[in-house]
Amino acid sequence: MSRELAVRAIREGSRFLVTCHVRPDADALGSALGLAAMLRVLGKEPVVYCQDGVPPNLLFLTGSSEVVGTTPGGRFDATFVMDAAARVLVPVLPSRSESGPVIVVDHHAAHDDFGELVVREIDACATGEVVLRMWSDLSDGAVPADAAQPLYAAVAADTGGFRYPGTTGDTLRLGASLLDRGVSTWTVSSNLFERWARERMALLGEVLRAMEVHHEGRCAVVCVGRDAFERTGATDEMLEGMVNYGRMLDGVKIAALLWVPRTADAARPEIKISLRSDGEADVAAVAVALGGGGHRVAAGVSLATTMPEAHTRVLAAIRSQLDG
Ligand SMILES: [Mn+2]
Repeated sequence: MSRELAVRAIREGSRFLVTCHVRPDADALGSALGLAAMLRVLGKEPVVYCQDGVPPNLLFLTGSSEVVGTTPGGRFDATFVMDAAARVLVPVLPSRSESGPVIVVDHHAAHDDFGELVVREIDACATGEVVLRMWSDLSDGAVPADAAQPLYAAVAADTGGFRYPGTTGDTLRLGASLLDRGVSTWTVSSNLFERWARERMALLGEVLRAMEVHHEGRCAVVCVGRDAFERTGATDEMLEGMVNYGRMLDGVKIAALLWVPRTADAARPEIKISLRSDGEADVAAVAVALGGGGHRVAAGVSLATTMPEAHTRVLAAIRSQLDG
């Protein structure tokens, strides 16, 4: 089993590079920092590397100040890439002779299985949970104190604050065991869910004003043009999660958020579409019908077209899913 092989690589090695997918979220970087803290307690020498440095919203994670933003030199016994489901998300790595074997640790169902060893456990709610399983394999001791906070953040982020349908009794017990190690749940959850930049709050205002309701109240759609980003000063990343506001509207089965990415222009029109369901409707089917993909409750697609055309096609695809 691949986790055993990864654990053996840790036991037998001494110097490790630990990184995660580019534009990291709390699960990606939290898993990397948690693993690094564990390696340190085991007497190993980890280097945590995050291409382009730590995003400002994740600076609260314990250990983030030790993260290096460029590939460090020297030989490593192995390189861990956390939470990366696709090769395109992997940061620039040292040459194979320096990186050692590349070990991917992940929990995504869809994976292109790059890396020499893939520890992919899709029953885990977060990559952070896979890291905790690795610790149980490595040690009978309590989770290291410095690992507890980033791993709690990893699990809290990927379960939406212990709310998503995948949250089980085991998830809560896992969270409880980390709180017992001294983690402040408020520090983590306020940083993860409530510390919004002014520009992001202004963008949310635009999103709420632009919300349309279709299909007898079962579908909420928001279209965001570049003008909304220009008015508010917000970045594309700040739209993250705003599709959920459509889903919050009572009676809505499917919410869609359509936006023009900053990379689009007149010569290369592009509309990105995020889809969310109430838990019953299947938005993966909607995305697939449009040429995209995803999960039943969260999916997406990108269309090389204009906003009016994308709007029409998305509404039609949602209609056939709701009425099908
Ligand atoms: Mn994850």
